[in-house]
Amino acid sequence: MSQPQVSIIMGSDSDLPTMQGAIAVCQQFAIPYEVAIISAHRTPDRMVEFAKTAHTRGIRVIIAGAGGAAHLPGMVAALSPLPVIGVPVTTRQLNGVDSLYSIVQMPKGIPVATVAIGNADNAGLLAVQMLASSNPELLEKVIAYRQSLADMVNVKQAKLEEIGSAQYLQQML
Ligand code: RP5
Repeated sequence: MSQPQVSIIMGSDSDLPTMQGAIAVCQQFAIPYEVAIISAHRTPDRMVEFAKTAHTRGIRVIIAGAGGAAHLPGMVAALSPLPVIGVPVTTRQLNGVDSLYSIVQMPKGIPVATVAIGNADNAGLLAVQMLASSNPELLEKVIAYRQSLADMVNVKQAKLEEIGSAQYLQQML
């Protein structure tokens, strides 16, 4: 793969199934990416090194997933001039509300763009849109993707009108 533009990092390998959503989006839009396990708590020195140097390696957006105390996105944002998108990972004890609150409550000056709990797909899409804002070809792909979403809903609506809600529901079950 060519020089990565998006760095997808996570606090633990247990976050990987969630973060796969962001990986899939990068693949879908043919964005070069890298994936790494970097823990704010267990590998703090490596986190500092990563965050301080990511922009010098050609990375343009960082997607950081973490669960629980979830300090990784905020600390990386504090150390890097790049935009950071935080993905709150679902936790067993508090269902990821802990992760969400931890990631979203950044102080003024150090933003982290936070997506919904477990929604790494949206983090991937936001990263693509950030890159697309200065890349007309990629912007066309984003527009086409949005059209495909609308087409999908319109097909469903046409079917609903045709067969009615009762039969539609039956087919769904
Ligand atoms: C966080 O702790 C990680 O991001 C992960 O979501 C959570 C649990 O990590 P493991 O105990 O599964 O390694 O740092």
